[in-house]
Amino acid sequence: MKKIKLKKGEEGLSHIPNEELMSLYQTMVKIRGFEERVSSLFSDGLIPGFLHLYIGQEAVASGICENLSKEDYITSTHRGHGHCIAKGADVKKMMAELFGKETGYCKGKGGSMHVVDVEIGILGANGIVGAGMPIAVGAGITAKTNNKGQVVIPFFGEGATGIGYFHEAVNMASVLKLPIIFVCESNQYAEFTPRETHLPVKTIVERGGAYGIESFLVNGNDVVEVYQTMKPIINRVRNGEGPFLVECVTNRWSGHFEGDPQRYRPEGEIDEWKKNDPIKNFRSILTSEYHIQESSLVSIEEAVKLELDEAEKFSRESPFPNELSTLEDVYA
Ligand SMILES: Cc1ncc(C[n+]2csc(CCOP(=O)(O)OP(=O)(O)O)c2C)c(N)n1
Repeated sequence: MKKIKLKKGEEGLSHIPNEELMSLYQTMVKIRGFEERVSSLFSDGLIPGFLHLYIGQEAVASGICENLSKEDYITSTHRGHGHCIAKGADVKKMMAELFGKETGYCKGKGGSMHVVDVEIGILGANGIVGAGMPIAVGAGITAKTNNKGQVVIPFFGEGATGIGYFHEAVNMASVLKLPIIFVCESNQYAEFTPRETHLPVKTIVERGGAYGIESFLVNGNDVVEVYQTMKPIINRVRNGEGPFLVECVTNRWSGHFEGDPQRYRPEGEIDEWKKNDPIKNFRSILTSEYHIQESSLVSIEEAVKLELDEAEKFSRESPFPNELSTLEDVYA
C-alpha cells in the first residue's frame, strides 16, 4: 500500500501504527468511492454487463489486504472490486475494464467480473461461484514450493460454501498443509436467498472444523477487528502453519447486482445495517480514539475523489477495442 505522510502529533498514538490506520481508511474510502462512482456511471448507461457492488463490506478486504504484500496472492469473486482495490489494483485500469475499453485490465474484454493483475498477486475476480478456491489451492502449492512465506487468500461468499469447489479446496489445502487462509464474507444473502434458507449450519466456521482447519469468526464490519485478527494468522501462515478459515460477518447494502430491487429483503433491514456503517464508524474512532486529525481524513477523501475523477476521465476517453482483436487472448 502507498504510505501516507503523518502530521505532527499523529505518530505512535496506538498499538496499530497510525500510517496503517490511515492507509486502512484510504482503502475503505477508495472502495466505497469507486463503487458509488461506477453505480452512477452504470445508471447513465456507460458501463455494460453486470455490476455486483461491495458497498457495506469494505472493512473485510481492507483489513485483510493491509497485511499483505504484492508477493501474496488473492482470488476474488463476482463481487470483486473491493478485493482488487485493497490488493493495490490501478483504479484507472479497473474502471476502463468496466467500461469495456481497450485500456482496461483485460483490454475491455473481461468486464467487472474478470479484473486480474498477476503482477501484484490478483489471480482474478471470477464469475463462477466458488471457482477462486481451487485456483487458490494451485497458488498455495506454488507458494509452499517457493518457500518464501507467501500467503494465499481466496475470498468467497457464504453461498459458495454450498459448492463442491469449497469442500474439495479446503480438504486438499488441509491435507497438503498449504499456506492459505480461506476468507468467507458472510453478507447474509446468496443472490436472492437468505442465509438461513440454504445453510444447514449456523456458521461457516463449523465447515472449516469439518476439515480439521482452525477457524475464526470476525465482525466483518469492524476494520480494526479484521486487521488485528488477521495479522497474527497471516504471520502464522508465513511461518509455515496453515491453512486457516476466517468468517467475516457483514452485509451488502446494494442489490445482488445493480438493478436488483431487493424485494426479498425485509423492510428496514438495510437501514439497520447502514446504522453500522464500517467507514463512518472507523472515521469516528480515528478522530476520537486514535487522535487522527479531521484535516488528515479530509485530505484522504479529497485525494481519493481526485483519483476517481481521473479514472473516470481516462475511461470515458479511452477507445473501445478494435473488432479485429476479438479473437486475440482467447483459448480455442
Ligand atoms: C457455479 C455457479 N452457480 C451459480 C451462479 C449464479 N450466482 C451468481 S452469484 C450467486 C450467489 C453467490 O452468493 P455468495 O457466494 O454468498 O456471494 P455474494 O453474492 O453474497 O457475494 C449465484 C448463485 C454462478 N455464477 N456460478
